[in-house]
Amino acid sequence: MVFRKLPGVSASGMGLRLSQKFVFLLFLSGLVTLCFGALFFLPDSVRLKRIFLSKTESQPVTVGSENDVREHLKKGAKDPEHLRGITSAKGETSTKLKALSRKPAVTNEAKTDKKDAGGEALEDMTLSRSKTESASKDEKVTSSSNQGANTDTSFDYNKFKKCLLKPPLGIEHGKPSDPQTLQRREKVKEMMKFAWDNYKSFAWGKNELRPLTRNGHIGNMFGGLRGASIVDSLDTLYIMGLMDEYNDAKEWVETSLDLNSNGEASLFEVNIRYVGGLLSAYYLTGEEMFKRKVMVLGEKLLPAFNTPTGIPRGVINLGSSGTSWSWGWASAGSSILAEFGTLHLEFVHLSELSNNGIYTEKVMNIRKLLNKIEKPHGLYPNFLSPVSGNWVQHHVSIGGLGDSFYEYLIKSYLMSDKTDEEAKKMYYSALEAIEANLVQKSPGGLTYMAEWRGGILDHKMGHLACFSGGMVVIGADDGAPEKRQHYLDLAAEITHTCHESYSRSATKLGPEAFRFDGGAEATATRLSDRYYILRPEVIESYMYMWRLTHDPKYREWGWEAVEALEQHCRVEAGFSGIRDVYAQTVSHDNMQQSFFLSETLKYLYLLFSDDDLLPLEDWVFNTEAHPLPVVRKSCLQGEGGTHDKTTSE
Ligand code: DMJ
Repeated sequence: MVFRKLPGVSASGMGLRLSQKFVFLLFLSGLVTLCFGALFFLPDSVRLKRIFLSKTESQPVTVGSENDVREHLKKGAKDPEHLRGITSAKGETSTKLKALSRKPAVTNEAKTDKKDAGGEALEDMTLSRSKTESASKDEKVTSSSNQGANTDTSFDYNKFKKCLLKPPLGIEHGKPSDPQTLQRREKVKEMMKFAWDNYKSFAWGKNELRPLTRNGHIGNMFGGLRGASIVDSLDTLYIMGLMDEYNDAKEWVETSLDLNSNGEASLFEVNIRYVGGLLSAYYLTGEEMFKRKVMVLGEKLLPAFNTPTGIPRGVINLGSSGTSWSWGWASAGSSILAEFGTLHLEFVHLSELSNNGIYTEKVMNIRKLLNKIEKPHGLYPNFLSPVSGNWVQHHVSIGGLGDSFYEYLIKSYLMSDKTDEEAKKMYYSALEAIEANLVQKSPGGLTYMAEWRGGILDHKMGHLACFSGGMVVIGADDGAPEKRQHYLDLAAEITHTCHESYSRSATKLGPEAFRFDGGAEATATRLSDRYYILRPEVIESYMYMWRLTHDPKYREWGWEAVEALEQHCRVEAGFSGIRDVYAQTVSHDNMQQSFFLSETLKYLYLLFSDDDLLPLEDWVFNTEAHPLPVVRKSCLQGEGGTHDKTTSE
């Protein structure tokens, strides 16, 4: 538009008539609104957007649908491995995650990629330079945190130890009396040492080992945090008595675990691996350094809860902005049940150690919402909006996306010394709904847990869902007395089905997902479901079934798994996942997952140990197999002290 000076119109009015001025102002305000609106459509990485829309609440929800998730998956873009059931070889997960999540700002991860592409030496230099600075920087955060979440860290460790019913490592570190079991346990310990030594040689300080290429993998799940395999291994090394290795791990955490990361991390993964790993290392060893570290990290997770409902989003910036996002692939900007539902155990312990209720408050708020909201057929769908607090769609699964939410209900009850009646009630009603709607029997007589899509059953069970044998058996005793035997039977049947998924393959390892339709019985029918990435869930159920029934078949099944792992997954420089469990000649995925050290090998070791190694009366395992102690409030607050002193420690 061209403006001309008109006769009779003042200069101050820029020579415009009143009506023209009005049109111009209208145009201008339209333009401003348009520009501001456009900010919402910019990727999160654009700085302008961060300046104008820096608060979590102002992040728009991502629009998508369940089909979007499926489309991503079809294209091979898989969601993070922990989203049990719909993942690829986890080795690839981290890089794929980047494509799936909303694009993060330029962070440590961007730098990481450069390092992976040949900048290893640079990273090593950076790491060693930051070594000495790391601890003191953390201290700074701790002292500032005294004004925030963590007010009092005077937790009485000795008193806590006295409140345990039994010594954590048993009379003789759980050494089994029968020679064959002992030999098997030694084999598992050797596997751990082999996996650890190779990680140490080729990937020290990185998140995971790539055993074929003999280098480290960083990925982008942990927001710039490093050493996932180290933090995940601390307690396994300790309970196995691998003390030199444990001491190396401890020293690395003390000097090199830099928590001043500014990257985008999965709240769930950081919580179950880092928070869980540090908490259990602290409770087992009493090393104050672990407590200091975990307190700093815990506080960094709090901003994720700044949403209209208090339901956290899946991705959080660990830097000072504390901005959070929903996963780009999650339906309509929703949060995932298995993610926000798998914080309770760790957060309760953060409150215990800091003497600050904020962590418990956050997870109790999630609990409150879930308890109140209407549930279709009593089931909990996998996607919930953190803005409206409503379900986004009706996909229910005991495997990927839902799994550890159910696990944490019963474990919250057990960890509360059986005082958390609300968790108990929610668990048994959820189980009832699962039994009524998801549990199926195949024509061949195998019991399985199908998935539910708005009332329609998908006759598929993920490897991830195989943890449920263990879950049902640990809850068998506390349900209605007339149901006890039923729960024991259900747990045994599910574990049997999962074992079948292993024994029906050429490698005797189980696929990522198996089906019960089109004539299939516990076998994968799709090429994309045939991989095995060193996952623990089936072995986890063997361990719990053994502890609670002492049926020797579970130890035999565990040993079959050891032999299969040795034959097909052990390579020259570590352990690797495989791409097809049905192939006679395996192809390796070049990834030694940190959960292999944290979970798979730990559960195997416990399976071949006596029950007094981490007794279930005192310890509850988080979903990454990090043992957390039962909280005995009355003992801790009173005189305390039930621990029999004639023990190994
Ligand atoms: C682990 O990180 C945890 O068990 C999580 O709950 C699910 N996925 C992996 C192992 O498969």
